[in-house]
Amino acid sequence: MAFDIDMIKKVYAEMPAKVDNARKALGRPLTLSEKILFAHLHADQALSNFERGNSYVDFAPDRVAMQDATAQMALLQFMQAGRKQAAVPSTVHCDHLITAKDEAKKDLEVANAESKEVYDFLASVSNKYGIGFWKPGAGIIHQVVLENYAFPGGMMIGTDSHTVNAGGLGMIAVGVGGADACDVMAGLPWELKWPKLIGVKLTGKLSGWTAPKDVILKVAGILTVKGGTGAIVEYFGEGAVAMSCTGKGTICNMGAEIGATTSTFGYDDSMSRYLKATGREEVANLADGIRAYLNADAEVYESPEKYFDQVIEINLSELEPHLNGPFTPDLATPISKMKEAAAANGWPTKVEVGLIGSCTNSSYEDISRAVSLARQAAEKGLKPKAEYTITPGSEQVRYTIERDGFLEVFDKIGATVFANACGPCIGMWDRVGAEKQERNTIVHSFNRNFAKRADGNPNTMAFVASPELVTALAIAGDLTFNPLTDTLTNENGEQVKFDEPTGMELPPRGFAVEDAGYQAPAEDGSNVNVQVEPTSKRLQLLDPFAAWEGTDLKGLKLLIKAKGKCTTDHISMAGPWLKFRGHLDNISNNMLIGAVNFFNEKTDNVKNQLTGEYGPVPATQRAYKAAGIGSIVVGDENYGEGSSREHAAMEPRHLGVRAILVKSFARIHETNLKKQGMLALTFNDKSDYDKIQEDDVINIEGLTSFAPETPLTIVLQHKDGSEDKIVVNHTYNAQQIEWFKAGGALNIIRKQVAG
Ligand code: MIC
Ligand code: SF4
Repeated sequence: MAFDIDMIKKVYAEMPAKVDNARKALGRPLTLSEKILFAHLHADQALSNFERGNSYVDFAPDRVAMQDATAQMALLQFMQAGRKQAAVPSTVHCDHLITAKDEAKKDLEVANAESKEVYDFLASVSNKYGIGFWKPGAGIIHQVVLENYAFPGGMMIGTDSHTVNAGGLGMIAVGVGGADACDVMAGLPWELKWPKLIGVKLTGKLSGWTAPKDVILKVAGILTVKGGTGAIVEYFGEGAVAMSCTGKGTICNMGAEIGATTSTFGYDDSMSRYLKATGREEVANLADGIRAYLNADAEVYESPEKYFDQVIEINLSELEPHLNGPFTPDLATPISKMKEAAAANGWPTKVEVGLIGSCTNSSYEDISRAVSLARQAAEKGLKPKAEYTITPGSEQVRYTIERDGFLEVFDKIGATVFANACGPCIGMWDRVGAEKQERNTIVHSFNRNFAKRADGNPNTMAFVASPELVTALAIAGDLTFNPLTDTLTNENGEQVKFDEPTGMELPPRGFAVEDAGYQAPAEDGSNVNVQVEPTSKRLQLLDPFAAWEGTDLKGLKLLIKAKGKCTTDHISMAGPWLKFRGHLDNISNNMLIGAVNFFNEKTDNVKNQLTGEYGPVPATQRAYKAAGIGSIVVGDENYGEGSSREHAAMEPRHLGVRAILVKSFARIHETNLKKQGMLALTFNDKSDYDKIQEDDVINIEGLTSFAPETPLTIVLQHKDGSEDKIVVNHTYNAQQIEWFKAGGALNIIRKQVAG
């Protein structure tokens, strides 16, 4: 049975007329992305030929999904909005707070005890406001969404950057901060800049060792971590149609790693098969009825260069398996070049651990292909040289692979099965010996590999690959092993070679599950009591931020000039800090502790301009706050890349940072800053970054006439008495300027709902 089928019926009933109108208004054929965007304009948004990369447009998403680590803040904000029920179907998924240590059952018990307070809070808020609740152990948000909620042509937002995974089922699914989710659940429109469009034409067909993962690893190599910023990536072509629905999900999932707003595929038979296999035949039938509207117009596929801003073509028949990393997901190396690359860069070639699973790659197909190699290993007398672990994406997948004997095969080669959760992917991995900080190599099928991400060790080099390649490399224990050409020595001293992996798109006997882990909310939740203990270390009710004082900002101190990559993992680390995601003051103690200080190349060590002494970033900022002095953070390119976590914007806001000035921003982070009433500014001339000195006192001028498309001025007063005046840009529209003035978007919503 499909959830929210009436909502889906309504979307499909209205879609054709909306798309036809848009096509008429624009006077040209439409891409799929445009069709879905136009079909979801908010009722108050006039239809027009929006300018890509420029027009701010209001949308009405069909649903909202939140994972536990971000839901806490999203729901703490939503509770202030004063509504009785969430305005659109919404769900909460408990997946980020389970530490992978021993094995699934034990680890889940520990998490249930450790995070009881947070789970109880999320369960009761969900119950109260009509939100579906998926218990710990039910699975990773994006897999559960794909299996239950995603539908072709739909639009959803989710408080997690990998919400984009649902593009595998033909959605426009976008990762956002909790404040955006809060707006939509409060019945307000959701604003997004009309995206640019990148078309990726897939010709040929995947075969042998090459997997959908390699498509996105290749695309990441081409576009880099910034190349998709502000764009939707639309995949099409015979190669797309021939691929499984979950494979498409993998590709869309990792679109987050190139900064894309989202990625999507046209509706086809693979999606229909997947919908049917996951109990949603009704949705498949409905989608069949409007198939043309769930694909781009034929002219678009014939001459894509006319309709997309950029077109990339990849021949799947020629595509090689890739390994991306270390430390960044866009450093792409084809497996045949790994020997050279590892030698040239001095990467340790011994693979210590191979990890498969995560929201990116934990479908039945993925696991069946990995298991085909595990089976061969057992038959050919090979024992994995590295540790090998599996995190299934959902209880439904886990139950089904157990029934089909896969877990037994993994067990035979000594694999560990962790709980259906994020686990090592988000640093919830109690890896033995990580604290020794030894240089070492791991391979995984996750999506991100930033420094310290999986095990907290800055010297762990993580390489991203398909689950089948990870499995082969874990068995070989060698990063430079190329399973297409190389042999391994088995227990009897013989040379053996892997056959190509084989797999099944969907379970031949169908999916099965005993308890999927879902709790429906109360029909009427008005009597449900939500408790937050005032003494809690993990949850803290929010106090509204103060409104803008109405003047230019004078006398700000430079808190840190961050050098190089500064992702949300650097700004607000996950792993051990996840436990404070519901407590703004406590989590603020991790603010920017991973960022590298330009002036001394150290992390978490900045000069306190009041004392002249060096100390941790959060403590230094707290000293400024106590003295009533504002500060500014300076950063490099693509600042805030990675996650949707709004803590990376709320922590500086809470501790009194007034502006973030960078060469460029990642999309979600920039919006999060605006929502929380911060100033998100960019250098007009990027080389002005060099003018920022350690002891600078800074003024921001032009705020009293703050207006869209009008730059502001920053005055840098250097220690030697000299001054530099620089021009800084911003992308605030009129509404967003109101957020700044009010001290945050929530201050406005609160008034609207109350009034
Ligand atoms: C991640 O993959 O980094 C996360 C953890 O899922 C985040 C969300 C978070 O920080 O809670 C994301 O990608 O948005
Ligand atoms: Fe969880 Fe990792 Fe997916 Fe983020 S990327 S949702 S941490 S599995």
